[in-house]
Amino acid sequence: MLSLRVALCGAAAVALLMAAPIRADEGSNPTFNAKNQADLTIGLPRVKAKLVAPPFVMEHDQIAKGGPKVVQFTMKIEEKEIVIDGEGTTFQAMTFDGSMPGPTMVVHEGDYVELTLINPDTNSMPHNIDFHSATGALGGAQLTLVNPGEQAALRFKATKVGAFVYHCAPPGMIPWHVVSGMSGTIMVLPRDGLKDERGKPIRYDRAYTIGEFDLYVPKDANGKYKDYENAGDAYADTVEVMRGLIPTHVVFNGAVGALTGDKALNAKVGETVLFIHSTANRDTRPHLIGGHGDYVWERGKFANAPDKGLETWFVAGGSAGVAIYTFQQPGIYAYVNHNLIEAAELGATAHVKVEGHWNNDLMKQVTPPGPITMN
Ligand SMILES: [Cu+2]
Repeated sequence: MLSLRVALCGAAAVALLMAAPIRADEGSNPTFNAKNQADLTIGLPRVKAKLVAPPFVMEHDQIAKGGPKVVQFTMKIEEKEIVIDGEGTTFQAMTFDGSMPGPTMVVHEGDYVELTLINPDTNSMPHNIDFHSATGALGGAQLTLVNPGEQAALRFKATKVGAFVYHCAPPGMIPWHVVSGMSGTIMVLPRDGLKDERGKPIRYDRAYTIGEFDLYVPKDANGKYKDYENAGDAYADTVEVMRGLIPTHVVFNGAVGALTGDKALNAKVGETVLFIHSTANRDTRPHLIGGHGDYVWERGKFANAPDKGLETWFVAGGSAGVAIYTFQQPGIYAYVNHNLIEAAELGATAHVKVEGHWNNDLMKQVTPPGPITMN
C-alpha cells in the first residue's frame, strides 16, 4: 500500500508541474455547462451501442440510416494482471472494459457519443478518457476523471470523420496509464460511407481492430521480469524503464501472440477487410506480408482521399490508421509492424488466415526448390 501511496503522491507532484486542472469542478475553469443554450439532442433517437472485445468491431451500418442519433456507450475500467508473452511475464494492466485496446466504438458524423465511464471500487486509481475525436475540455478528460467507486457521463458531437484514438489521461499519470493498456479507437464514419478519391463508394465485408502497445516491464538484478501485486506497486520501476524509451515488448492487442495461431484473424478470398490500427504512444508501420493496402488512410481521417496500393503505411503515435484490402489468395498472412525486430523479437505480429482458391495467374511456383541444374 505504501508504494501505491508513493506512486500517487509522485503523480500529484507531476500534475502540478503540468498545471493541468485536476477536475472540472475545481479551480477556475470555464463553465462546462453553459446556461440558456438549447439542448439540440432533445427529440433525437437514442440507441444503446453493444461494444465487443477487439479484434472484433461492434456491429454497425456503413451508411447511416436516418438522421443523427445519440449513441449511448458504457465502459467499465478494469485494473488487472495479465500475461503478456509465452514466458509467462505478468503485467499490471489498466484497461477500458477489460481489453487492450479497449473496444472500438463506431458512430456516424453528426451523431452524439454519450459515454458512461465507470470506475468500480475494486480499482485503486483515478481514470478518465480523452477522445481525440472530441472538441473541448482535453477531449473530455477534464469532465470524466473518476475515482474508484465513481462514474461520470460525457456527451460530445462527432464532427470529424475518421478513426481516432481515445485514451486515459489522469493528471500526472498520463503516459503510465497509456502504456499500461488504456487506449482504444472510435471510428466516425461519413454518413454516406467511405469513398475513394473520385467519390466511388468503398465497402467492406469485415472489420478488425488492432491496438499496438509498447510495454515497459522492469527486470530484477538477474535480468528476470519482475512480478508486482498491483499497478501502484509497479509504478516507480515502470516509469524508470519508460524513461529509457526502450520497450521490452511491442505487442498487438495486449500480448505476444494475441492474434496469431488459433487466435488469427479470419477472411476469405474475395472479401474486403478493413483494418484499424491504433497506437496511442509510439509510431508504427503496419505491413501485410504478401498483400497490400488497397486503400489506406494513413492518418485515419476520411475527409482526406485514401492512398492506394501501399506496401507499408505509417501510423503516428497518438493516432489510428485505416487500411482496406481485398484478399486475392488463400494462406496465412502475417500482419506486422515492419520494424521487423519489433515484429519478430518483441511481439508485433498478427496472422490473417484466408480461405479460398489459389490464383496461379497472380503467383505460381514454376519449379520447387531442388538441385541446381543451370550453370
Ligand atoms: Cu487510467
